[in-house]
Amino acid sequence: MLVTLIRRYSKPYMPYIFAVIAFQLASTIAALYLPSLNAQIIDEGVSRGDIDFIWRTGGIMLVVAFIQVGTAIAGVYFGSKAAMAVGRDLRRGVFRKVTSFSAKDVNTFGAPTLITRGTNDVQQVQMLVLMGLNFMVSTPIMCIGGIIMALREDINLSWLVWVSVPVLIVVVGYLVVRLMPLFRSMQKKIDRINEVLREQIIGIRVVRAFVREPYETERFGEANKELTDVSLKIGALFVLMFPAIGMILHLSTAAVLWFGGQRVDSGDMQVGALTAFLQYLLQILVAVMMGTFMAMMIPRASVCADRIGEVLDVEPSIHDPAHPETPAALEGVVEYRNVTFAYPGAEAPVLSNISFTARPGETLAIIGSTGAGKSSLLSLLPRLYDVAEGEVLLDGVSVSKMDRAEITRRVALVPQRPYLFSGTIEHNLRFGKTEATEEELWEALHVAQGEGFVREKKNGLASRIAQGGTNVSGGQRQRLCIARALVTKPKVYLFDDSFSALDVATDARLRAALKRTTADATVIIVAQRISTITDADQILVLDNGRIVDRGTHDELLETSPTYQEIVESQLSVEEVA
Ligand code: DCP
Ligand code: MG
Repeated sequence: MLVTLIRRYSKPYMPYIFAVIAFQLASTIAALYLPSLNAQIIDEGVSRGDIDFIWRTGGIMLVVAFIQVGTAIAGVYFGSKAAMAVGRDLRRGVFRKVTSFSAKDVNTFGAPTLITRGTNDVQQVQMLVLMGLNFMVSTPIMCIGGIIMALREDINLSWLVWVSVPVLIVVVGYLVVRLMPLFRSMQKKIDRINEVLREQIIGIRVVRAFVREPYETERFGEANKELTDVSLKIGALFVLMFPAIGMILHLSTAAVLWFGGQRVDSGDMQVGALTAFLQYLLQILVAVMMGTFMAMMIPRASVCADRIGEVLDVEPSIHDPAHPETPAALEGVVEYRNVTFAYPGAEAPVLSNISFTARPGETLAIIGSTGAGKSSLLSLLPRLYDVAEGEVLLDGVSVSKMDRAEITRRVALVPQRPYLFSGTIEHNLRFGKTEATEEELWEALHVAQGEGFVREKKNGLASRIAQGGTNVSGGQRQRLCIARALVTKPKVYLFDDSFSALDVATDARLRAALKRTTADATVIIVAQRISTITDADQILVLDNGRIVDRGTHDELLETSPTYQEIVESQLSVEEVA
């Protein structure tokens, strides 16, 4: 997966990558050339006292050094550009995919892991690409080139290379193998911390209300301790890593000086060659070290790539048809025909054999006990879920055959749990219709009985809304959500218990105002309060996913025992109140 993913996403940046390879090649060759120039200066210039030669070779060395630095910078520049671009595209890929998900697809993953996959996991892959581009080319050249150059300086000392490099590989390799599982487990512990923290922040009011702080603190403490333990183990190994590497480097240096010194003493080797040999050996060892570090990143990035791939490979369970049909009319006639629906993985259907028609200018109300399936019923029209059997028709065409954009043009849903996005009030109201004029926004607010409190705010429409709309009251949030639906001027309004947080007087005023604005539209209201729906043209009484009775308020009062029960229960509550 890692290879496929990187190959696919780095394709557009091939020119950058070729540039990186070219620059790194140049920079590595220059780096390999420097020690041998240095040797020449010492052996031919200094030992013979040839000042001229020293100046000339020194000049060449300076030029080569500049080339080395310049190309190295250019290589890193293009490497970073390519790696960041790959990361950006991957993130965008994950984001686009997730936005195409249906509610069901999101549920199979869960929101937190989708967030991690789109951010942290992408970052790991991006990091590997960056490291890869920076070291992939230079490391092997440095190793092989270094060995060749070192041997050219003195073949008799070559055994030092054959000893120190394997020793370094064994030591670093051992530590890396020990570290790897720890890194993997650390990733999981971080996930766990995120999970606990996220839950506590979102549920902070509940935690407070039930005085669960000690328990929650303990829960967090546990997760935190686990992370600390793993981190400590990793730290302990790292503490070993650097001294071990340092020791190998220094021992190698000492060995080169010791054995090389003897050869210089006996006149078999020149001082410059010895210096060069030493530098080459160090270059080789550093390259080997870098290579091992990179190898360490691969398993982690590959786990991340798999996780990203899982998201990218999902075929969204609800997608637009290949050849969408567009209804001839733009009226807003809604018809459910023998609809049966079950949530994925559930045994029993939540809706069975639902049939009804709602026409423009009419109000259809749905009432029923909690869990009866009212919200589920509404969610089928904008295709948040697909039906199992039967059909949902909009203006005579099955919604499964329509483009979802075409559906949203006709249908606006005010969900049961009103949700606002972080940003301004204005930005939220324009959510369904970005080109709406300010006048339209105020009009929608006026109808939704939200004009008053928005006008009272110092910044009016430009007032900030916190993430999730937590800085406005429940009732205000509901009214803003209603206004947001009104702005789009749809043909069909779906209100899912949208008046529950309003006091009776506001509820009545809102419905009176709504009646005027939605006179030509189809309105489907899910309500708990009988008073909200007494004047509906048709009322469906839903029980356990089935329509048990239907009719107007007066008819149902006569014929429906379930409806009578609901009415009575509410009357008695109101009398008591
Ligand atoms: N359900 C489910 N998975 C979901 C949503 C609901 O399994 N993602 C189940 C729980 C209920 C049944 O479906 O048993 C009906 O849920 P609804 O949300 O449709 O119920 P209501 O909207 O009628 O209930 P309420 O009045 O509480 O909003
Ligand atoms: Mg509901």
